[in-house]
Amino acid sequence: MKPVLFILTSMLFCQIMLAQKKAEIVIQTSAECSMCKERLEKALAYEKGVYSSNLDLKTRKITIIYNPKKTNPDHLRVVISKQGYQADDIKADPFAYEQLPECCKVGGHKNDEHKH
Ligand SMILES: [Cu+2]
Repeated sequence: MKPVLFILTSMLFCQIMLAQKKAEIVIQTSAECSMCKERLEKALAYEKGVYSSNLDLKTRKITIIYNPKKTNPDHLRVVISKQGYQADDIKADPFAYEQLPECCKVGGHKNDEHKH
């Protein structure tokens, strides 16, 4: 009986895995340093439906693996914006941006200075 039960449980588990579809999105952010990376990845880790995220500081792009049934790219951009960072077309939340340490602001020092 036991091996049968094991197979059945495995099959059920596989189906659960398949039902949890994974999607990937790359969002352009305005992250400046490793503190930004930590801040953003941490914020996303708490988000519902997010499996993992990885910010590449060279390109400032964040790759997020998420469950499309539980969250969506628009919402994820808002999450990034609320941390004080730009997310594609969405501007950084001004209040959150003001709370960032100077080094994390666009340009590193002056908030009105843009690197691009
Ligand atoms: Cu930073």
